[in-house]
Amino acid sequence: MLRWFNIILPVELNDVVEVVKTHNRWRGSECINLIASENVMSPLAKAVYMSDMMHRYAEGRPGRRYYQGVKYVDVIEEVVSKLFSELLKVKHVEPRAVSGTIANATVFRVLGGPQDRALIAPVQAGAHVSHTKFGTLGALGIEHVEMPFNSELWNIDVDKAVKMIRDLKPKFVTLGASVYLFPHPTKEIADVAHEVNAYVVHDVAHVLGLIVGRKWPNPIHEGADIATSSTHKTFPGPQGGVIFTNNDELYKAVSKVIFPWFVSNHHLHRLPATAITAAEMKYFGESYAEQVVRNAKAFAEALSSEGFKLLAENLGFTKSHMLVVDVSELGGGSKVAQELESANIIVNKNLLPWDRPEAVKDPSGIRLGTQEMTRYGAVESDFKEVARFMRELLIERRDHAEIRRKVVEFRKSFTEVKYTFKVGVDVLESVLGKT
Ligand code: DSN
Repeated sequence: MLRWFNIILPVELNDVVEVVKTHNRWRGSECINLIASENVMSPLAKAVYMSDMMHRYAEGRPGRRYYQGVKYVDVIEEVVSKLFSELLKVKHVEPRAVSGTIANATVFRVLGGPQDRALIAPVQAGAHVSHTKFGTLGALGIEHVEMPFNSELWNIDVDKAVKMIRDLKPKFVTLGASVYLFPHPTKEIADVAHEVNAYVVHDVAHVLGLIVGRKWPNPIHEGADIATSSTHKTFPGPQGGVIFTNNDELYKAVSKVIFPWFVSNHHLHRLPATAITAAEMKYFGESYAEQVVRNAKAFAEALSSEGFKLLAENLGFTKSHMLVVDVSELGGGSKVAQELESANIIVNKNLLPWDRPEAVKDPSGIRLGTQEMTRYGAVESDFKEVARFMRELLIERRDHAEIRRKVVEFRKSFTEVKYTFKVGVDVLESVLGKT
């Protein structure tokens, strides 16, 4: 039973507190976290995330709100837009999307409507569910058509996609994916899309931090009309979304559509945490992105040497934070992901380009990302050790408990968030209102 001062908490509260503490200890200090879409915030970003702004409403835009009491929220929202605009070298930023999916919904609704058609990357090659007729696109009544994919080049087949765009004349083309090993051909697709008056939207959720850190091309500078993103993958901020563009008309349309159609309040406490993360990325983004990508390559090479079947070996495995392993001969993605979890190595199962779409619950692959452990300071040699743990567990079939013990020991060296400013406890406590 948990005691605070002289109060014994009722059992329900005690249970909740205990479960959260256990979760925090487990994922925060005992696991090797390799989910490619997650990351951790710095202590300062976490402290400002806990602000009173989490209780407030601010529908509308800075200076033109429907609620009083948000003059400081307005300041922060403008700082977020200004910092993103500076980091991404773009004219317009819309920070009110509460997630990447809401960012996509807003942009898709601006660019199309019922009965319209959009081209996307194939689902099995990583298109996000929101890009598809099974997700947000379908909710808007927009049909999707998958562009042909070249599995040898691990990318959209440019020649066939160009022909498809000319033949189908879609309203828009969506690039970007949740399995994103190599940059999609933005320029080639944008050139032909613009010929047929189609827009190009590029979902950079997975690679936003790499773009800020100059390890991945910025699609707006390569001809995409507008980009959408989440703010918590390789960009290590709070969960949220953002939209950016150089196109004045699209920006105006997006700003009108996002509120009131897709958000009312936009979860204000994420704004200061996003601003702190953006400022950290301004100073540390290049070194962080460089290490993330080096680690991904080293991890892929190490896994391959340990006997795993990596995708895109002929292309050097990856240019992003992500790598994909074909585990069909080890029992499939579902079984392998569960086995890894039992040893405190956290990954997700994933479809591979040759899987049937119905295989989504038990696909052939697993997807791994280096961005979170890099944030904790891991370098190439550390990922070689992780590859060894995976071999011992999945190929040598050693006991889960033995590997879990090694993982917990390994994780003791990775407890502090790096690539950030060191801020004293006094500062953090003053932000939290304790002093
Ligand atoms: N984009 C998904 C992922 O990659 O895990 C999350 O929405």
